[in-house]
Amino acid sequence: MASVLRPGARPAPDGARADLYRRMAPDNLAPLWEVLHSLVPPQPETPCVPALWKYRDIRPFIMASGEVITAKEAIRRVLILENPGLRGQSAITRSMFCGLQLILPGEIAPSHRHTQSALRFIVEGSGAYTAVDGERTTMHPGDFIITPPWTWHDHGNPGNEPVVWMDGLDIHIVRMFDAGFMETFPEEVQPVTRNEGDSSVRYGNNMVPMGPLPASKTSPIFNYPYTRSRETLETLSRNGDPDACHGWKMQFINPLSGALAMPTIGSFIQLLPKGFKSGAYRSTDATVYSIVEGTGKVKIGGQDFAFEPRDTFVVPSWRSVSLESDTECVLFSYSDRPAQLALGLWREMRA
Ligand code: GTQ
Ligand code: FE2
Repeated sequence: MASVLRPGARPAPDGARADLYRRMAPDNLAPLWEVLHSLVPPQPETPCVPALWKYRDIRPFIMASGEVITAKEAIRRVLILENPGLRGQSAITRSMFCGLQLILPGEIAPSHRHTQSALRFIVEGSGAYTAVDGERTTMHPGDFIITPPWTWHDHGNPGNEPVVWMDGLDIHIVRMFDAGFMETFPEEVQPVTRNEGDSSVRYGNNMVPMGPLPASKTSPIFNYPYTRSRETLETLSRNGDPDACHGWKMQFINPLSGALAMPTIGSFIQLLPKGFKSGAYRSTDATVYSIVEGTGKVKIGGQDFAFEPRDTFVVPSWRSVSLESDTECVLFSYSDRPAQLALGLWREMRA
């Protein structure tokens, strides 16, 4: 593959070598020694670059998308946040998809299911719902909602304001394995078979039914409401000191296994006190952040970005990240951490 050959990394092959490469090419052979340095780098090398999307700047385009196509026609009306180093690849990191989805009052996004896992993090507006396997949950800003693999899901907005959420999907992990399947539900809207809040009381109150329990690797809770996340962070901040790199940071878990909520996507929420300056931190899981509350700055591998609520930024693998808060801040984030942990790949380093 020519794309993994960094120009100038090695001198151009001489006559005898070049001649060999030309002669063996029709037999689909290539010399490892020309690409070994980039195939097996001393530390992570990635085309993914640090970037920040200011919600203030991109919101007009999200709203404009509502004027050129309906949610029904689009199937999912989403503007993809493409990493500037990965343009044309529908990717915010090498493994993760990120998009901002808009659903206007009265609209529906038709029911389907796929093997990709999805998370929704509500950015703006209330009153839309997402339905997963017969249960609807109403969205509020800051809610963290998951769609497990191969579960029927559709969205609707019976309310009276536009609702925008961030979609995080493991599309590029599934694509790497060529393990993607998708089906469309026979009707646009799946029937409601369980009351709202059912999975939350069944699995989210530190009790579980007598069984049999679901066998899925994904959490059976599908809405982790912001009211509870915020209250947890608030109480933690009154009860002890912040971590030097993370402030007060929590991981969303699957109560049946204690593992992260999804097998391929880790999701986190953290509180930074006003005037906090974090230590530098790096990890191999490139991470997408969505700002919920507060303003501050983030330094990503030497580049500075100012952030405010509803902005999105991305930290590539193994780039150091330092956070500085002007006011108290709440940040949601997601990455492929559980996939890397399961494969024995994950590393971190604190400065
Ligand atoms: O809401 O079901 O951004 O299937 C990409 C793929 C959203 C969704 C996306 C999807 C969805
Ligand atoms: Fe979907």
